[in-house]
Amino acid sequence: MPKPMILQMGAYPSWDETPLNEAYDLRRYFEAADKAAFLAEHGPSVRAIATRGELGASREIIAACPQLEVISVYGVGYDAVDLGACRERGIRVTNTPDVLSGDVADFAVTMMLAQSRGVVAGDAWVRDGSWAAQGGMPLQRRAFGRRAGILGLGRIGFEIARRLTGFGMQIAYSDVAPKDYAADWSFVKDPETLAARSDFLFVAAAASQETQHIVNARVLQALGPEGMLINVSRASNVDEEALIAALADGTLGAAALDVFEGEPALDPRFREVPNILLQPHQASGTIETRKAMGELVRANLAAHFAGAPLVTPVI
Ligand code: 8YV
Repeated sequence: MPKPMILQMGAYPSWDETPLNEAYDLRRYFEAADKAAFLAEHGPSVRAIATRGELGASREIIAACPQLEVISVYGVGYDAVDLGACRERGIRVTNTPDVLSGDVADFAVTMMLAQSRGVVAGDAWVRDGSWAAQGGMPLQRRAFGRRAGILGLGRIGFEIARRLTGFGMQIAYSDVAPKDYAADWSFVKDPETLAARSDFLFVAAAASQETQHIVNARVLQALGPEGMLINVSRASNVDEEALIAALADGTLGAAALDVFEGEPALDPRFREVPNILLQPHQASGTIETRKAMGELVRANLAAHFAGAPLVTPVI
């Protein structure tokens, strides 16, 4: 029985590549010089796609694989997978929820603290001799005890809020509806009102058509010159043009971003605007979490090809 052919959209750590190569006939799309030719040659035999949250699988890729049965996402976010195309053909989709929530939440809090307390600037202040030459760094802003707003109180948003409770922060959140697991925190229907009553606005919502640019110019204005935006979800949740303008003219105090439109080729203006912390989409980037994500990707593929129930199905 030939091994099922899998189209691999992006690289995985070696601890995943090895078992995947043993179990499947992997075709590494991301390494192909001529991707159209590669797809034309191998697409007709592909039964599964193994991808990553930020890479997904487009309608064109899916259409090039007439025998496609399942797409396994290495990531919780599946916004880059064309679910409509999948539903039309009964193609299953899986992701890796829960296993990364803790690390992503840790990283969101880390970005808040690092930007509020000038950790990156402080490291530079020591390295470039400013401390010796000029003395202490300019004073920073406190984080504990202030007001936090969570846009999207799903698994990751919940873990962020749980951690911020430990900082004695006043916590409010916005989501499609109040959450029964969030009795201690205030529900605010609209993001603009949430921003107006927050010092720190965390964006943790699963990206979708409905959340496109949910953080717009009005929300950034409401967050204000003392406020900070922290995004660990998807860049599409934020209007980047409005964000760059708000940081440049001081309408918004600061931002800390782990995700960008067109990443890793982010808008070069982000390197020029003041009061911003830039991170390379590493919120889930720990060995522990990535191993757990890889195990789930492989478990879902194994379940599918064994005709068993999927472990973490999306559709
Ligand atoms: C990526 C993510 O999957 O979980 C998601 O949706 O965006 C990330 O965890 C990860 O960066 C691997 O590419």
